[in-house]
Amino acid sequence: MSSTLTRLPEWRALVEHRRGTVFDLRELFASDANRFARYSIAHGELLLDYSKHYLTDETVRLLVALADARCMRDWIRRLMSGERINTTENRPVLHTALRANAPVMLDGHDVTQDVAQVRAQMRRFSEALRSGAVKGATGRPISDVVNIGIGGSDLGPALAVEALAPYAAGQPRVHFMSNIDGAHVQAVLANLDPHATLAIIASKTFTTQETLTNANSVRAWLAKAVGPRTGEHFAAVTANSQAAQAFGVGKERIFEFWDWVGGRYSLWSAVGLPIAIAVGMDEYESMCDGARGMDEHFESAPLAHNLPVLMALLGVWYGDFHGTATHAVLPYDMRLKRLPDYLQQLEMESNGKRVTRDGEIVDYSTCPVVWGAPGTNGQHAFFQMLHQGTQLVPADFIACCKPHHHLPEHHSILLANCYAQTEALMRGKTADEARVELQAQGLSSEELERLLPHKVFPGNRPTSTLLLDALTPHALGALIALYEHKVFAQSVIWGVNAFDQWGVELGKRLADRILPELAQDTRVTTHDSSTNGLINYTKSKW
Ligand code: G6Q
Repeated sequence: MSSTLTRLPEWRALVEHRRGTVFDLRELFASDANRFARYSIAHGELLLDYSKHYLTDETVRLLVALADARCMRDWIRRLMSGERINTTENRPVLHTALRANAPVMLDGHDVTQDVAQVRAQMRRFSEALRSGAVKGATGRPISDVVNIGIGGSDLGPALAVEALAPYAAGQPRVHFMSNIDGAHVQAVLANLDPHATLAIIASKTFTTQETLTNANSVRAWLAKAVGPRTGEHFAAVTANSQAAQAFGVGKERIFEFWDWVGGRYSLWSAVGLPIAIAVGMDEYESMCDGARGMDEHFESAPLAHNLPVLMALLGVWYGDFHGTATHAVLPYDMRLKRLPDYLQQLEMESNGKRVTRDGEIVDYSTCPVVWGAPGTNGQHAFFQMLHQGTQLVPADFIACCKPHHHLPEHHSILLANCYAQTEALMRGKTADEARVELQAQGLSSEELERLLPHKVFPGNRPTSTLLLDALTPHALGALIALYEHKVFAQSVIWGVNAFDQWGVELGKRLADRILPELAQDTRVTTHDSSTNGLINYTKSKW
């Protein structure tokens, strides 16, 4: 039996539309000189060009009808008004309250007052650090800050600190330690002076194995240099203040956030402290303002002109009606090189679900594999497959009109490549065009025919282009919020809960079982033969 979603007449209409329409991008552009104007939207410092997609006005109409049938507007309201829409954890989802400029009531209490208090604490601490007023136990000013956190407590701030490096004062330097791999711990600490280093333990639960193990190792490293007063070298960002205090972090250095902030949506909370330390609190707040602008757009723009909703619907259109399995994110900006990692978590942890909110097993595709790397590097690596491989891979190209550096020639080359790629993916090269080129090279007809199939590009490969005026804190905030809301809008179409992540639990539990087995002398026989074999082989090498 088919699911609630695929039984909808709006879904069936899209199936028919797909079946009955040939989407030929070259042809669509040739027949409409205004296609760019028709299918691009400028909002603040962002422009979304979605003209290089398999769509006509009818496609947009049908996709928006599907969004309406799934009560998109109402879901946006439910999200922003603090309803407990994370039903498997019985929590509201209020990252938008972290950047709101009007009261947001939760159980009769305005949570934006709590947010303002923590913001003030972040401002005091980040300004003190940046001015050199914060000293370590031996009296040295703090020159380096290490954020110890993983997943949602790492990826957002790491993305933003890297993206906004031109706004950083340079002091203190901010580093990120996430992996339990001791090599990561050693690499981060290698060039740091413990007397001048402060670590932020960023963990909502304060129980995460990787983060606490790393924090303990950093504490031991500090203790060797500064003795027992290691507490002066720590701060914590957490929803579990008691555990942070038990670790030895002073109360005034504990920055609180709340269970209504999901990990992967938490960079707007005190998890953003490393960003404020790196670029200053004013720039951090500008980033939040940029996100708020996108919240307002998401809440108020008609669905057919609503950037996150359109991006969401395009993803549904390809994944569910054209059978695509992956989605590429290709920033043409080296400062956004962590964006694919960040979006991988945001999208795949949120919507990588196979049952609906009501527990129904879905009979359609949900989240695609999200992957990517910065251009132009990717062009010299995997773009071959995008152009001539057998899979259709919709892609987001993201670039900034103005750079922050003073090498204009570089920027022109970068952008020329970005636009050339989307044009090439759209147009391709026909056999006739390839033949003319080969003839111009004076090849024998035999050689020409031999090479011809390799020189043909099928084209008709869809892309979106997102242009930022410049990679400012404000624009970055808007960009991140755009994707957050895209993910939510897709979850509404697919009917899944975007805010839980039960899929990461099982592996954690099994690791807890294997850890003591790695220490025991006897051979392990309690698992399948592969797992036993791997454990026993490893121990034989120790
Ligand atoms: C994010 C996830 C996950 C989480 C980490 C770290 O949405 O829940 O990535 O952020 O597991 O958790 P803690 O912050 O509790 O250490």
